[in-house]
Amino acid sequence: DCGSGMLYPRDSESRQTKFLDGLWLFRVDSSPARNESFVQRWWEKSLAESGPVIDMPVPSSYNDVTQDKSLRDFVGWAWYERSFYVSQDWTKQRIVLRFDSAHYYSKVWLNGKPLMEHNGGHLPFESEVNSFLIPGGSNRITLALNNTLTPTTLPPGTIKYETDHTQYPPGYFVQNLQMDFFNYAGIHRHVRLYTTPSNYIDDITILSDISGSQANVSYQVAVAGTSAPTSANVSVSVLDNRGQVVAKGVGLSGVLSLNNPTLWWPFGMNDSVGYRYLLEVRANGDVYRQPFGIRTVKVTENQFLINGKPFYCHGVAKHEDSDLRGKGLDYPLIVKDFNMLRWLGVNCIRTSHYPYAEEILELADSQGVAVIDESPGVGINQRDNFGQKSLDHHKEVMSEMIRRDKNKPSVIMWSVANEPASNIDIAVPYFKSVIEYTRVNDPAHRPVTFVCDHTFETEKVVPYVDVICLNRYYGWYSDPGHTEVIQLQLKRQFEGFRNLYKKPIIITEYGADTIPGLHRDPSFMFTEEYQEDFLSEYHQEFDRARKEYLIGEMVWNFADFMTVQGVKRVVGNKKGLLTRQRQPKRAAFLIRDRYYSLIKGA
Ligand code: GCB
Repeated sequence: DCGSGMLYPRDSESRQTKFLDGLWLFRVDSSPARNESFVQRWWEKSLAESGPVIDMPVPSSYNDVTQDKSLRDFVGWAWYERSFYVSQDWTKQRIVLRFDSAHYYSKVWLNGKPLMEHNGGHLPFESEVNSFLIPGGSNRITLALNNTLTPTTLPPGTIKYETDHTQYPPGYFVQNLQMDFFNYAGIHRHVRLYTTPSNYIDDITILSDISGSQANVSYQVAVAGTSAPTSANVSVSVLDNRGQVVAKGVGLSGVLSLNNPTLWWPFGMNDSVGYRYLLEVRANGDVYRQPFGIRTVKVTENQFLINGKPFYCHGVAKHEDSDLRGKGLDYPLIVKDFNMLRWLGVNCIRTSHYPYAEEILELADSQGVAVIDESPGVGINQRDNFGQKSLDHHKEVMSEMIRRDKNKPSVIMWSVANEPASNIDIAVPYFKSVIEYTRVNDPAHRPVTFVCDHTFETEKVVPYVDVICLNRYYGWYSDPGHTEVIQLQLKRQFEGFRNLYKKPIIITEYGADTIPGLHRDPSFMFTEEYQEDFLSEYHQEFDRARKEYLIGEMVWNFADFMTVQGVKRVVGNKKGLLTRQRQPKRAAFLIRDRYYSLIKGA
């Protein structure tokens, strides 16, 4: 019941949106057994009647907005509530309640009745609410959100209890993570109500193909509702970016031809960066305008082709992460990030390590930033992460991602996981299955990969990917301080993987923790000079390998980000080119010079 097509809510003459962002009431269940809230049935009346509540901003993570350490580090059920009225004008419409994401497990009640549940953060869920609404009255939404990570969640984690009460206080337990970022929780993206007519456009799929000076755009529309319209009631038009109709069709599916189309290109490859058309779909009174781009992607033995031209990815891996709001969607932040991406000369990002907000991918589409769209499959590295339950959920997440992002021209490849234990035998059938599932279920059949931190000597899953993605930390986690080993060790792995697989390679991570303002010459680990020396050594080998089979390089990371507390992390991971506040370290200028000269040389 969590929606079928899950089209992004877009207003039109037949659809309206009411945002439910703002301040919600909030309370966590910190009872010893952690389930008092369910025993007392907190959803049945206002949360305030169950005990003390605080104001909680939506969207935002809840962790960093109070002075309460136990809330920052909270693990368990967090409860949110707010009320709303529905305008009388809306009563003849179909009304949908949508959460763009909440981390991790969500249970939603409307006016005390169970409405929907969703397993996993980072992806949207929604439900029709008409039969739940109180006409002419106040309506109460209650959300219970649990951020616990277990061996079968994505990402996986474990809970460890300590029962020796001479050493640990009663109820003590820890959430162990298998990933290197803070497990921020909360309603991270927009919450809204939107309307559609009772017969509505449920899904749209657009594929494009180019032959000569012509593009063939094939579309498929799914309709739903009380009396689903026949294909005769469906019409579509393609509009260019000035709103001119350039092609028309009728019926639920068809192929439209465009002469001399303007193609979608990533930044630096062409003047028409990020060009998008709109497919305007009309079906029985419902109108939906779906942006799309016309471009092709193809992987050869040595190259990644976009519109038939070799694409060299010069990019960064990112995180959704910032002060105060954690992983909460924030427009000033995402616009600043895109301005910094352009300033750095970035043409490609990886959504490490989970699908980012659709608002971010829309900017990637319109600004011509190619995206390696990564699932939340980070740290699948324990034997009990490979069972049937994990596999089923991983596939479910991949299909939710594909459903959401299939029409986005920026998405050039899927990454099903980051740094799994791809060197052990049980990983092979698991990932073979997830990779194949992803390739088949994407209507555009984009290339599929996962991000690998093993060596060519031990790696077992790479045979199933289209592009080999490698994370490397020579001169950091191994041979720390010794930048002189970097070129040799990198070259050895490049050639090892190449000889075995004959597939193109991207370095998806390389980076060094750098405390801004810390200087030393000759360079020393953690200084700004070391980050520059370290990156420069990699660049020398990249420049050799990109003449052959290296098709991309991505710095870890765009900006500093928060992690759990630990002896390897000084208030977070500091491998950013930028600080967490998005100010450049010295290495940001090095990368900017390199990326702009790569663009000029292209
Ligand atoms: C990695 C991980 C990334 C970490 C990074 C690091 O290989 O993919 O999530 O943050 O290393 O800095 O250790």
